[in-house]
Amino acid sequence: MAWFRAASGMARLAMRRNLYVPSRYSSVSRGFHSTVTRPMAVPVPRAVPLSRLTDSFLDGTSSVYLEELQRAWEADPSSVDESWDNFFRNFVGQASASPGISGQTIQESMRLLLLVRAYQVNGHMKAKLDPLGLEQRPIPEDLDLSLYGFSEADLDREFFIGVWQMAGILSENRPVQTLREILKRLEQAYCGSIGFEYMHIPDRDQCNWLRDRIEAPKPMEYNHERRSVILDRLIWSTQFENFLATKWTTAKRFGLEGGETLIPGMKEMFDRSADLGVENIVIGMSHRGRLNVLGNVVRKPLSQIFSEFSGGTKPAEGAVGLYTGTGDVKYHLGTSYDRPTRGGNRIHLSLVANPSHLEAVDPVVIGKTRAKQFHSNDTGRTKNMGILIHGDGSFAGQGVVYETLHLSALPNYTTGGTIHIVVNNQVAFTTDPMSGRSSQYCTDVAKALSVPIFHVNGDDMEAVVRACELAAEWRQTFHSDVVVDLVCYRRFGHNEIDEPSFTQPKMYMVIKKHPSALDIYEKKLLESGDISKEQIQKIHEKVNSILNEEFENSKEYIPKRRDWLSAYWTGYKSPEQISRIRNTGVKPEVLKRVGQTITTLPDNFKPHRAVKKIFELRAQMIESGEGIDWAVAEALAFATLLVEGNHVRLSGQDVERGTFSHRHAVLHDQESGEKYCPLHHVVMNQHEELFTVSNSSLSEFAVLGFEMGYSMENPNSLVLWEAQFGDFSNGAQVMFDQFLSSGESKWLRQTGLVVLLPHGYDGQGPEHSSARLERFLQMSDDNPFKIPEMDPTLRKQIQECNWQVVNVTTPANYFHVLRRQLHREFRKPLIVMAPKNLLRHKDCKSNISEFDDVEGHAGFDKQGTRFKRLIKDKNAQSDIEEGISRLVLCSGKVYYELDEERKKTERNDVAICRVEQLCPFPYDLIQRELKRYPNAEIVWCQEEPMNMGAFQYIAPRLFTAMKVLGRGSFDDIKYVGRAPSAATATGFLSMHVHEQAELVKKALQHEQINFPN
Ligand SMILES: Cc1ncc(C[n+]2csc(CCOP(=O)(O)OP(=O)(O)O)c2C)c(N)n1
Ligand SMILES: [Mg+2]
Repeated sequence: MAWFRAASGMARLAMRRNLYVPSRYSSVSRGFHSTVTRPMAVPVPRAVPLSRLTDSFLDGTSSVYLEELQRAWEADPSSVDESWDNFFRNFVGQASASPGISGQTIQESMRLLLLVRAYQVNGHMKAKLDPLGLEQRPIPEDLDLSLYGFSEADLDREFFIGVWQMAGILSENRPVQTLREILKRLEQAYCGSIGFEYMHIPDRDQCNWLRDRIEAPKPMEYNHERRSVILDRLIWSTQFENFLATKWTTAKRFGLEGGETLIPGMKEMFDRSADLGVENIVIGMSHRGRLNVLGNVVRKPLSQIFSEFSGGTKPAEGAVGLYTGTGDVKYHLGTSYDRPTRGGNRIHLSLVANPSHLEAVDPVVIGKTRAKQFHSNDTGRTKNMGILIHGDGSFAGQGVVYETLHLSALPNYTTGGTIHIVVNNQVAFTTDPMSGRSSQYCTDVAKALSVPIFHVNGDDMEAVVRACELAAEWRQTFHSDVVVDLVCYRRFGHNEIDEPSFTQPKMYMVIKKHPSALDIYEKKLLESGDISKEQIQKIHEKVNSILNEEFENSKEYIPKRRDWLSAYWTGYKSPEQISRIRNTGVKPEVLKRVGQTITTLPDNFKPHRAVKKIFELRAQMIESGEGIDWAVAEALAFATLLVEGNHVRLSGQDVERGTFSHRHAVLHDQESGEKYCPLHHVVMNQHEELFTVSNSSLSEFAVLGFEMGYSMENPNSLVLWEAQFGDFSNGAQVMFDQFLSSGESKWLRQTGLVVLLPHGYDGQGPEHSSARLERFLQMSDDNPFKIPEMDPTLRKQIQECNWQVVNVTTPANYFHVLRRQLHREFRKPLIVMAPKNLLRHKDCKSNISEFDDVEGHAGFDKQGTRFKRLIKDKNAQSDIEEGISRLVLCSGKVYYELDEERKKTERNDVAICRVEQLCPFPYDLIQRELKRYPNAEIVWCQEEPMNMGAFQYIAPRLFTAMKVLGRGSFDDIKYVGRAPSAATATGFLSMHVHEQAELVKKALQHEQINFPN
C-alpha cells in the first residue's frame, strides 16, 4: 500500500495547489468569471512517459478512484479484475494469483481507467451546450489522451480495461477494447448535447444508476410516434409565441423565443412523472415563457389568456361588489387545471402566482407541495411534486435559491425532490454571465447538494426531452432534487419592446441568423424520413386554426367568478361576505384533559432536571387552574385545535425548545437522547405530522416562504412561523411585502399564516428589541380616516383588511387570538408581537376560566369568551369615570411597567388601556373607553422610538375616533416614548434602563404632558 500512500500524498498536494492557482479556464470562457483579471499563462498539455507516474497525473479525483478500487479489492479480491488483483498483491507482498500480465499492461489499464473517470468528471466541459456556439470553453487537460501517455498511434491498439462492479462502460464484460472504441463511447456519452454533472455525488448507487443511463451502449432514439408528439408540442410552443407577437406587437409578454424546447421538455417530463406515479405538480416560475407554460402546459384556456391580453384581467361581469382585489399583471397570475397525459393518466397542475421578485416563489412552491403531501397522506412523497423554472441570472444571483435548496433534505421540509429547470438564455436583462456570477455554470449553487445537473443544448429537441425524462426518473427513484440547465438563447430583447443590440451586439448578430429550434428539428425529422413535409404542414395548420379560433372566442370571453376558493377552500368567505364572529373558549373538561396530556411525561422518560421542574409547574397550573403562563397557553391553543381535527405546524429557528427556553415543545431524554413531544399525543393514534414543531435551517426568507406556501393549501391548519428575536424577520422582507401583506389582494388567495415576532425593549440592543412593528402597521391597508362598520353583526373590518397585527399581553388572549385564526369563515395573516420577558413575568398569567366557555367568569365578556381586541383598565369599571384625568393607551409589555409605576405613585386617577389588536384598529372599543373617561387627557405611550412602534399608525386612527366624539384633534394626542432614532435601540444597558424609567415616569407624571414640545 506504500504506492498508494505516496500517490495520495501527491494527490493532496496537487489538490492544495488547485485551491491556490486560479482555474486556467477562467480567462477565456464566457460563462466563467474569475477573480483574476489578467489571463494566466496556460500550461501546454504534455505527454507523460508510461513509465512515470507524476503527481499532476494523480490528481484528487484519480486518487479517490484508486482508493475506491483498492477498498473493493481489500474487501473481496475477486471483485476486481484479475490484473488488478495481481497489481495490489504485488504491493502488499502477496504472490500473484496468475502471473502473465505485464506491468506495462497494468499501467496502461490504470491510465485508461483514469481517462474514463476523467470523462465522467469533466466530460461535460467538452459537451456541445451552447446553441449559438459562442462559448469557447477550453477542453480540460484531463480529457487529453497525451496526459495519459497515449497518442494517435494507440487508437487501434487493444487495451485491457477489466470488468468492474460499476455501471456503464466498465461493467459490460468487454475487458479488451480498442482505445478508439472506448473514446467513441465516452465522447458519445459525455460530450454530446447533454453535459452530465454528477461526480460530486458521493453515493455509489446513485452514480451507477446515472452511469447506466448515460453510458448506455446505444444512444437513445425516439420512435416515430414519440417524435410526432414531440414535434407537435414544439410547434405549439413556437406558434404560441408567434401568434402573440403578431396580434399584440408591443405588449410585454417576456417571450420564450430561443427557448421554445422548454415546453415539449416540460410536457414530456410531466408525462414521465405521471407514468411513475405523480398525480399533482406544483409549478413555480417567473416571467420568461410563463404565458406559454400557462397555455400549453397547464392548459389555461387560450381564449382566457387572449382575453386578458386584449383587456387585462377584469372582474367578473355582473358581479357587483364582488371582491376583486387589486389584481396583477397577466404574467404573474396562477392557475390550476387537470390535464391528461400521454400515458392516459390525469395529472393536476397548479402554477403558483408570483411577484416580479425573481425566485421568491421558490420556497412557497415547496411549502405548498409539502402541505399537499400531508393532506393527501402521500407519505412516500411520490404523488405530489414541485417544479421550479428559473432564469440563469436569478438562479445564480438570488440567495433564496440556495436557502430553498437547503430545505430539500430536511425531514420536516423535504418534498421528496424538486425538479429545477433553468431557462438559461445566457443573459439576464442586459447583463452577461461574466458579470452575473463567479462560477462556471449558472447552476453551480446546486452542487452544494448531492444532486445531478444535466446541462442540455436547447436546440437539440430530443436531448432536451431526454434530460427532462431522466430528471423525472431520478426524482421518483431517489426522492431528491435534480437540475436541468436548458442552455438556449433569447431571440429578442428582455421584453418585446427592448433592444438587445445596445448591449449584446455580437450575440445578436449570431442570433439573427440562427434557425429556430423548430426549424432544426423539422429538418432533422425530414432528413431521417421520420415525417413528411405534408405531415408537418398539417400540424402547423391545425395549430394555427385553433389559435385563431380561440382568439375569436376570446372576444366573447366572460370571466367567471374567480376560482380562488380552490380545493379545500369551498365555503370560505371572500372579504365581501360577512363571516360570523365566534367565541373561542373551550369546554373546561377538554381543557383539563388536554392540559394533563401536554404536561405529563412518560414514566420512563428522563428529562433535564430544570425541564422536569417546568413540567411539574405546568401540571400544577392545569390542576389548580391558576397562574397559566404563556407557554402553556400556547400549548393549550395548539392542543385544543388538534382535538378539533385541525393540523398545527410551527417552524422557525430553535422553536422546539424556544429561543427563550420557554416552550419546551420537544424534550430530550438526558440518558438516551430520545425526544418526546407531548403535543404528539393529544388525540388517539395521532398522525405523526398532525402536530409538527420543527427547528428550521438558519434562513428567514425561504423558511417563511415555505410556511406561507404551506398555509395556503388547506384552511384547516394553523401554520406558524417564528422569527428569532423578531428583528431577524426582515431577512424575509420580500415575503412580507410581496406575499403576506398583498397576496390576497393581488391573487385572491387567502392564508391564515401566523408570524410570531418576539418584541420588547429590555436592553438587549438594537437587533433584539424591535421586530419593526411600524413596518407591519405601515403596510396595513385600513383607511386611517374612515371608521368602518363596527356593529358585531355587520362587521367585516378584519375581512376587509390585508392582515392583523396584534401585541398581546395575557396568555389567555394569546390562546384566543391563535384559536380565532381557525374559528372563522375566512383566513387572514396574523402578525403577533410576541413577548420575551412576559414569558416569565409574575403578573403575566391567566386563569383557566379565561380559556373556558362557561358563562359568568372573569374572562367572560358580554359576548362570551373570545379574543379581546382591547383590554380595559383593570380598576375603572363604571360606564362613566369622571375622576380619571388621564387615559394612557398602550400596547404590549410596557403595560406592566406602567401599571407598576401607577401602583408606586398611587395615581388612581390614571386609567391604562391595552390595545391588544393594533390592526385593524378597534374603533368601537377605543370609543367606548374615550366615552368612559370624558375628562381624561389622552396619551399614547410606547417604548419604541417615535419613528417606530405603533405611534404613527395609532395617531391618525385615534384622531378619527376622537373627532367623531368631539374629543379634540391631533394635538390632543400626547406622545410618551423614546425620541426619534436611527437605530431601533441603544446598545448600552444603562442607557436603556434610564430611557425606560423616564418614559414610564413621564406617562404617570402629575403635570400635564407637553407634546410635541
Ligand atoms: C429580485 C429581482 N431583482 C431584479 C429584478 C429585475 N429583473 C427582471 S428580469 C431580470 C433579469 C432576469 O434574468 P434571468 O434570471 O436570466 O431571466 P431571463 O429574463 O433571462 O429569462 C431582472 C434583473 C427582479 N425582477 N427581481
Ligand atoms: Mg437569462
